Amino acid sequence: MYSITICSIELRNWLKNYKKSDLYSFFCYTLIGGFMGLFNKIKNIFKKDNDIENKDENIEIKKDEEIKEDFRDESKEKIVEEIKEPKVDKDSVKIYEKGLTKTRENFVSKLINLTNKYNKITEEYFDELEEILIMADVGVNTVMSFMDRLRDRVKKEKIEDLEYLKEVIVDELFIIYVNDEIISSKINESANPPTVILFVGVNGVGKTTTIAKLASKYHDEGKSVMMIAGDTFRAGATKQLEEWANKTESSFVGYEEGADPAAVVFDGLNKALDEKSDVVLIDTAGRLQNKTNLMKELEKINKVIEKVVPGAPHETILIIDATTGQNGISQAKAFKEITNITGIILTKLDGTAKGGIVLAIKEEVGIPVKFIGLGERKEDLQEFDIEKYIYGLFKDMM
Ligand SMILES: Nc1nc2c(ncn2[C@@H]2O[C@H](COP(=O)(O)OP(=O)(O)O)[C@@H](O)[C@H]2O)c(=O)[nH]1
Ligand SMILES: [Mg+2]
Repeated sequence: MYSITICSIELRNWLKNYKKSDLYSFFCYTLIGGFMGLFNKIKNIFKKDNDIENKDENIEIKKDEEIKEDFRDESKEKIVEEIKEPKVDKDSVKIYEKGLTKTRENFVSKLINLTNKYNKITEEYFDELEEILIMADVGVNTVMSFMDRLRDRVKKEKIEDLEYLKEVIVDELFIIYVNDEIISSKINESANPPTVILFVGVNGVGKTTTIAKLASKYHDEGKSVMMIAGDTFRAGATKQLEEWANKTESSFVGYEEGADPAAVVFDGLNKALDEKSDVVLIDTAGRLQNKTNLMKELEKINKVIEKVVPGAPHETILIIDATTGQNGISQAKAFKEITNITGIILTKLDGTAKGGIVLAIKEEVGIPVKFIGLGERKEDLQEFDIEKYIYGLFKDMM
């Protein structure tokens, strides 16, 4: 892919020297744009490309030269932005790689051992593979349908080569996630601000810190953020959110412990309207132990939100701690019964060797994962991208 990018840049240069017409610029812009799109295609990520690092360095140097020499007038700035983009992407891929280290070391090393152990594809091979996937928290149902598909494919394509089978495994895991659907990891932002996002999830999963990371992301994008401390149950929760509001330069509404969360939300949303906030992030207490109470509390909060900002909340995000494994899946199922969850943020993927949970959630809960937490820094909260995830997981195998 990188070589294709370089080629497109070279071609553009050549054309530019040849004839400096707007038509050529447009043609090159489209060409580069098209190739950038291709970059995202999974097949390119799985290119047998072990010296990706070196190629990245080369492309950096090329880019700088390009920028210095060629892009002087304003109309070309757009193209510069396009070319700069992979750098951002590269950082993000690195965060995925680092955050998924534990899972990769565990999962991929087992897969490589398995390939080395057998010299042909047998039932024992399939049984061991099944166990590896279950141990990685991919989830029993997901594993079962995956194994069926894999067996079918081995039969149909008469696959005998174990090395090739590894590639087929990666491919099938990707297919299981995508499953012919267009999956959007984008947060649904309202055309008429504020965009209201409600956060739910049990205690300790990372709701408050995720709100802080998102606030910081929106702040960097130049958006104004309001934080509402709807977790009035846990001692210190309001104070903790207030501190994050200060650090991220967000507005804040929060009352004392024990206050009615719906009342806090009501005041917070009205203040957000007054201040013309772009985004409102609402923290809540997730006492799943008492499902009926939690359901009533969330119903009440939702009614208030809808009344103050018709059409809101635009997202109800469930936060799940990836280190809790199958328990996290049970939480997702329980919350789904209680309220209308529109997306999941999976935190602490860096802290588990069982990162297969991402695949299980999609299959077993049916709610898209919008962001994943790959560490404690704000940039470690990454928009979920199945291609980067699969790459982060299998890069040692490619
Ligand atoms: N390693 C790691 N820690 C995280 C991540 N997200 C949250 N945490 C930590 O999880 C702990 C609990 O987070 P908190 O936001 O207070 O959870 P809450 O009770 O759901 O609001 C804190 O120590 C966070 O720093 C993550 O993606 N990776
Ligand atoms: Mg909290």
